[in-house]
Amino acid sequence: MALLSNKRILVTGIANNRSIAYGIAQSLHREGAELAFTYHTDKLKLRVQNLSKNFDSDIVLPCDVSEDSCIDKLFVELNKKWSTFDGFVHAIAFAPTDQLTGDYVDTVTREGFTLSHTISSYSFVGIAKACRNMLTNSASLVTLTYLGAMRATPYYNVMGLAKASLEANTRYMANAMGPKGIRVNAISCGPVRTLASSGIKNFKKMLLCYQRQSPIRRNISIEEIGNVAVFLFSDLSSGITGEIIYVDGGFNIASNIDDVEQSM
Ligand code: NAD
Ligand code: 0WE
Repeated sequence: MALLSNKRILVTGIANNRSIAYGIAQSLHREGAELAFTYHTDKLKLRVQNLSKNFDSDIVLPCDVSEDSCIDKLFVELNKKWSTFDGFVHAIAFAPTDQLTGDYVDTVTREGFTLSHTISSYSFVGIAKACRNMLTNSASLVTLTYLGAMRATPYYNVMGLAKASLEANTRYMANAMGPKGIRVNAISCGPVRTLASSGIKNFKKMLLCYQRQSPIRRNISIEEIGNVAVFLFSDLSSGITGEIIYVDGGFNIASNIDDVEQSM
């Protein structure tokens, strides 16, 4: 039995077929969910339209989360196809490139701070706020976060603060929407090679570090993230809300003793 039959889920954050949102869409589709998609810029329109065909969907709408008017318009348009739906995937993050390098204190700027927080954290509740009246009373909302929210991570810099805000946002949204039956959770995943990580200094080393140090001794895939998303959208997780679920092969729970031995 498919886990998500009769569920309608909106997927944001697809840039290409390596996007985490794409992996999630594959899993949701496999489990019978009906999907709709958003794209960020006109440049991505055709690509997302083409990818959406893999999921038998013809609902592809623009949404730049930096504009409230754009978020509002998204739901005016979606309402023409779906009067209610069962949740959305938030897979959106942005910090100006110059913020993701160098020493945190030297690099951070007020503008970089503001932009990264508004795009990467506010947008999660911004979207929820705009579609609240369209969500069914067992809806589920899922966002994507990273361990840099908890640990000061070289070069992740202000994005770490934005993810910490996103994780707190997840708890506050869960608490506010819980009484209506809506659940809100985050998946904290290990590094994945995507458009958002391609330009990042030392990203290859980071993948290698997770491969060597995580309990499962390999990197995780977008399919594995997608499968956890299926669980969070399904009624199997009906008792879980406000939670940060790690899909990182256990990296966050391990302290690497081998490194200590090597350095002795
Ligand atoms: P990606 O580049 O494929 O996706 C990021 C998406 O954000 C893109 O589709 C982009 O169009 C969208 N976006 C950026 N600014 C936007 C705006 N103003 N309005 C609307 N959309 C906007 O990369 P990804 O790695 O799949 O990232 C998805 C999520 O996963 C992000 O939240 C990221 O922080 C998180 N994440 C990624 C990794 C990783 O290693 N790749 C690890 C943990 C968490
Ligand atoms: O959340 C992310 C990356 C998000 C991201 C990526 C970019 C690159 C292009 C946000 N903004 C931008 N802005 C751009 O101009 N990840 C979890 C992946 C990631 O990014 C890192 C990492 C990891 C892991 C940056 C430094 C160190 C580690």
